[in-house]
Amino acid sequence: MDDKTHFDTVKGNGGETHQQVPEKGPHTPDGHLTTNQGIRVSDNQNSLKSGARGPSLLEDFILREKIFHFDHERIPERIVHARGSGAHGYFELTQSLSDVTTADLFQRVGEKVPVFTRFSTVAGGAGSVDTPRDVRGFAVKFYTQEGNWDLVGNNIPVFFIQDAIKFPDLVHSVKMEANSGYPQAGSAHDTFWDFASLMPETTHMLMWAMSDRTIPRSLRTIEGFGVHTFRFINAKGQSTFVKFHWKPKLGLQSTVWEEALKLQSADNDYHRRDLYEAIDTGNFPEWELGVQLFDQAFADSLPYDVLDATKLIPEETLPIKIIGRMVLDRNPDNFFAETEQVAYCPANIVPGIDFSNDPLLQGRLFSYLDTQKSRLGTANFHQLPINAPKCPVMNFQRDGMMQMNVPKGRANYEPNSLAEFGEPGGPRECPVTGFKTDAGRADQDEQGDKLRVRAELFADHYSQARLFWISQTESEQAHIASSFVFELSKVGLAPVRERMLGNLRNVTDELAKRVADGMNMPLPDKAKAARAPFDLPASDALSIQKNLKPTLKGRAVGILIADGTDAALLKQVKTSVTDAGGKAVIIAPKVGGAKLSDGKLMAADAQLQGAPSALFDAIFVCLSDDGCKALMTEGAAIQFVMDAFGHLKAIGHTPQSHPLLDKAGVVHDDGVVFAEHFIDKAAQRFFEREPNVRTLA
Ligand code: HDE
Repeated sequence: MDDKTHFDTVKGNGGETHQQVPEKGPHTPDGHLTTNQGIRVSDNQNSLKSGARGPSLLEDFILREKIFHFDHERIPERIVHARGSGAHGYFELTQSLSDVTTADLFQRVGEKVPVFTRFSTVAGGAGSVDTPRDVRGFAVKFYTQEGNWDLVGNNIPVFFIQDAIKFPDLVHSVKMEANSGYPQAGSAHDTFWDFASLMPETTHMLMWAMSDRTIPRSLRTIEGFGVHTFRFINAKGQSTFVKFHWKPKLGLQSTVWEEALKLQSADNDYHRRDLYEAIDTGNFPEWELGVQLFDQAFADSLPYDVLDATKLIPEETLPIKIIGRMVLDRNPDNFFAETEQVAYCPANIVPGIDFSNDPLLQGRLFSYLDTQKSRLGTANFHQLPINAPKCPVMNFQRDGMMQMNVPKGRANYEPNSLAEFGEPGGPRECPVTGFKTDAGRADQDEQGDKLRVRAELFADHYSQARLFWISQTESEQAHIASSFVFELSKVGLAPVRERMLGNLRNVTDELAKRVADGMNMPLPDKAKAARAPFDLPASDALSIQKNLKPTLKGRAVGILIADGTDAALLKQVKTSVTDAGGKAVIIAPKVGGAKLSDGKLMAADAQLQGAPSALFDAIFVCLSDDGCKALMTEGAAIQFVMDAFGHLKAIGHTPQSHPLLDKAGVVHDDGVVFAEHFIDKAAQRFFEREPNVRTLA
């Protein structure tokens, strides 16, 4: 009875037993349970009653406190980006930027700064799914020695709108419709496309949103972008424009649309789990931080405006300089305290970094601080551990709800002369090292009459949408056209579809025609363009498929076994997957496992019914004659193979598994192989297979 679990019983007044409570052993408690006032609780199972069957008593402060706190556990979710997953890590500088910025984190190569990064979807609520077609937020809080810098970006380098004043309209249109409360987490509905079709400035971002960028395979395989143009300021006070880019070490990787849909039913938390498990098992996700640096003369030479968030600067026009890396190496201890309560704000910048006049960015500078007050309930949210800077914070801001600090002395104003009388006088401003706003370019473009206008080049809504289109592979173009067809087919208002087609004609007639054909609609007249679009040279960097990394690192292979599976072959496949850096997941009809050819029971990592192949990057069907025969009437096994084929994944198999593959409609193409060729293929997708498995626009 010493160290083994020993169960005592908790007795009711009548002596009847109700629960089993471990007294000693692995589940021994760490201490005594108390109320929030520190009073030890003697019974956490029964509320106070007047007699065993009598009414509960109001006097029970333990019950009341517990229920009271529970009732208030939830806080308002974020108005956008409500569903997210976060992790701790660090940023390490690999190339000094001391010539262009005084920002402390960009000075000394090899130095690390702690970060907390949160990825999110945009439209869905906090409890929605992980894999809808949606933009992903990519927000990084750098806890620098000079204060917090938040780089609050997305996985797409441009945005839907140019001016902050349109943001509430954009968000209202894409969120669930106001009367019905649906659809959740998706843009495929009337109001979004109504708004988008009336706002041609959304066109470039729509191209990205309809591409595979919005259905990533993993949060570890997305790029991140600061989107806006920012400024660096150096020691001489000179300003350099900068755009920020995060490049995933694992390369870009996306799903195909049907796979994304199936992931939703297979695992609502697919991306959250993937990130958490990768970190938990020591496969720390990593990104390189790159910058595009340019001056005013370069900005003036471009045929688009660098203050317009619907435009990017192609890497081929201005190369990205890699200056550091971010590694996420620690999961949050508590989801609410950290991931939910983290409060990002693009206005959090450090000396050496400054804003540009991008009108979208300028609006964001107000919004984020403001929204935290309504979300976290108090102006003191910056004191929460996840938000608190890791450098000294000293000022005369005082009091407010949930004040955690206990300032000493009388000095709560500045200037004061209390120090002259031997009392603490508090901090003073620092003209030398303190944050100084860059004056910007003082010409008439930036200083002038008060006008509700936009700069001239902002009126070009189509040239970069066209650039995106011509930069994609054929397969990616087909995905874009098909996503437009899918989304617009969900729009009940036919004139909206038509209006959208009119806009797309300004991008390219080829795309507009394919979308129109996909809906069986005639091609309407071209929408009137506010400014005539022009051609830009294609940019390979904008394509995912042109930038895939053929690696198994960080990817999962599902190995289907059943009774009779060849033990030696299974071992060989498993080892080759793990040797290549992948994760081998054994799937069997029963979770307890299957009896292999050597007579031993091999435990499964997952049961077939609960582990559809959408969860894996490639599959290996490792069946014997008998095993295959047994699975020929198992729908989940047939679907497992059929989906892997349909999702363009490699399928490794034993010769004995042929009948199952045939039943699943597998055609033996380049991606369907025996064990000896499997590992090379497993790191790839077979896009050329796609026209044989589905109709694309
Ligand atoms: Fe945001 N955005 N946004 N946004 N945004 C929020 O702040 C807003 C925009 C982005 O993981 C909100 O704390 C306005 C662009 C991310 O906690 C809110 C405008 C980009 C996150 C808000 C924009 C973003 C947010 C909601 C137009 C990419 C999640 C909750 C002027 C560069 C951060 C919150 C996290 C969150 C406002 C446009 C990225 C309401 C007004 C452009 C990644 O303040």
